[in-house]
Amino acid sequence: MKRILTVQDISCVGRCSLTVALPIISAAGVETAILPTAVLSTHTQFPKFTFCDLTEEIEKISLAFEEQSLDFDAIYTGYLGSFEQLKLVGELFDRNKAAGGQIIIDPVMADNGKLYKGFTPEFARSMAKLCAKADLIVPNLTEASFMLDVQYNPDYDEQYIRDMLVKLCSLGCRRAALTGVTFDKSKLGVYSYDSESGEYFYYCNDYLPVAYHGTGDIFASAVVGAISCGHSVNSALKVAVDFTLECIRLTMADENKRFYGVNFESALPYYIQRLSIKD
Ligand code: PXL
Repeated sequence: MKRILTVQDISCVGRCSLTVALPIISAAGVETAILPTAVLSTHTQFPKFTFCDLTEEIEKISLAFEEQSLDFDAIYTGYLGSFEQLKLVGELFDRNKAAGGQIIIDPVMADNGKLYKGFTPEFARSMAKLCAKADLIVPNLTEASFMLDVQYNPDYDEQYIRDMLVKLCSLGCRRAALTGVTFDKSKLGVYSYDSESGEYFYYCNDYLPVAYHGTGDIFASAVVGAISCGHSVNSALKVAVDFTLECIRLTMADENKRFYGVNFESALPYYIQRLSIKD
């Protein structure tokens, strides 16, 4: 069985970061180790939240893993909250990745043209440097724009997306996948570029006119789970698009829906079944 490590915060309530990564990747049948970088009462989009920083634990935990030869077939990072955490996580990649392992970075920090609370354009440039170490990055267009220091442009065409992907790979990562790409508002999907093969790939499914927080974390976790259980990157991106859509559909149909997060729990049986289709 593959063993992966995911490094991000625990937001106790809010269906994001570790509380979605752990169940989703485990559902893929992959051992999921975690390294919590902070504990928050909720994620930072709630009006009030507590925050306990665990930066000091990162290197200690990483060294303890190394001493006992605990290495990882994939390391997946999501929300990281400071320059120091970016530095420590870069070192952890070098120390704790198994030979032939994959680094997957979701540079969580922005959406809809705006940085989340607490982030700055300088942080985005530092995140861009960390992305140089990745085999795959999965930003949305806002995060990509901040990392490349270009104006956010939601009125894009296909050539614009392709150019962004090439620029993202020129940060140093092998593959970049832009999430939330739509060309006609009836379909929504992911557009990726592999800088080694020069191949572009686009996959989309139905666009539902709603916006729920946390879908980026669900998408990235589903990609990591699928890659770790043997899907090619393109196949994993397809699984993740379909699973995220299923989560949104079920949330829309849920009479007791909360104002945060999507109902990914009810979609886990779908995810497990969808993982059996590899292409
Ligand atoms: O869903 C991304 C995310 C993860 N973790 C924390 C966040 C956010 C987005 O706002 O605040 C703490």
